[in-house]
Amino acid sequence: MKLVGSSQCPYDAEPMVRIRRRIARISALVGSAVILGACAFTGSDPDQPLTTFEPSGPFAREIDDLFWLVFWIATAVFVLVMGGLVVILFAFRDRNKDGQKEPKQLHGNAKLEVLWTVIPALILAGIAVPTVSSVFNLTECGPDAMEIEVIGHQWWFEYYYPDYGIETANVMVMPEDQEVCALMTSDDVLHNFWIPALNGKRYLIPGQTTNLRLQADDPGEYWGHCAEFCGLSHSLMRARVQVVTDAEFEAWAAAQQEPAVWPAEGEPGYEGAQVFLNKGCIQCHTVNTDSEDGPAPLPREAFNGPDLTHFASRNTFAGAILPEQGESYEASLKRWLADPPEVKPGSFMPNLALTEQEIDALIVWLETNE
Ligand code: HEC
Ligand SMILES: [Cu+2]
Repeated sequence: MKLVGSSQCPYDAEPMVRIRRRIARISALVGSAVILGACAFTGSDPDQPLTTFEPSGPFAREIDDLFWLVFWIATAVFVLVMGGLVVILFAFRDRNKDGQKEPKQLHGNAKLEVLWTVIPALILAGIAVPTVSSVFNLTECGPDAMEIEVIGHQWWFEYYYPDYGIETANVMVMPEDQEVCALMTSDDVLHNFWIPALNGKRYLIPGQTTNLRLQADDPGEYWGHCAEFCGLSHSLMRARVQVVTDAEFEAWAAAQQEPAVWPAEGEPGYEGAQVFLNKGCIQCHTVNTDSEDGPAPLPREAFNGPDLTHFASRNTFAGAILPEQGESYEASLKRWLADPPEVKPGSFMPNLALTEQEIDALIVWLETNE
């Protein structure tokens, strides 16, 4: 009887060809993934503000150092194990010679079993020492750290400076070479504060306070993102840290402590300020002003949107997503005020059906509010 597997059978060759093609395709895929993966190492690319390979302060550097230590240990293990495997495959391959002896079998060799259990255990124990000490060091704030409270909201970060009484949102301003102790919590669901150039990720948990140490060597803008899925617009919840010199920080803090100027009738921004008072905005927003005509202060713990005092001193808004690249501040503000949930699905700022005139007036007022 003829067997299906005989060489005459046309179905025999085909699977082999297909398998070879598949192997070629998979190799090409893996190869390009490896090559493209290397692009992630081009660190300083401004299109990759969330790279972890450009640490800009001592805490991010501690993580980076630990990463490279573990990486090189893992590389050495990989090379030794794979190299050993290749050597053994070649040295003991079946040479198809008569009289070739079967190599010595090692199965169940107690000495070897102990050796290759103990060595990895020692390596892991060795790596655990710097890992565990870093885990604690990255979150246990030093005695001279400046405290900034970070409160997560769906979908924006609020910042409060207890020593200065400053309330702000979206942009955390801090001095260079100064440790900041972020005291973090959440107003609603789990969030996670992550500024890759300054430290790792840490949860914001409702009803609890978590700490994270932040410090930057140099002035600059450092981008971050909420790193825990927190609802519909999680992907639009970004964070920005603006690092400035000591003198700039003191000037910034002094300006933020000033109450907002409330425009009187006939002054620029007056119409917008009236829209702000009369269109329901003050249910969720406040501006801190000493004018009796301004809004009553909202308690911090009440549900509210970002504090709009000195709104125009911030270079980004709406969870640090606006203005988008290439878009003007006015254009994006117009888009936001016209229909917030259109810009940010699920936004807790509703579409208030403002007229174009009201929006233009609001923009004038918001922009005077530096
Ligand atoms: C029901 C509450 C609510 C009302 C009413 C409301 N807002 Fe908002 N507003 C929010 C919330 C919440 C955000 C933050 C949204 C986000 O980034 O996800 C926000 C964001 C903003 C921002 C961006 C601020 C920043 O720093 O990110 C501006 C400007 C703003 N609102 C203006 C207004 C104006 C003007 C009105 C009235 C016409 C108004 N809002 C009414 C809740 C409200
Ligand atoms: Cu979040």
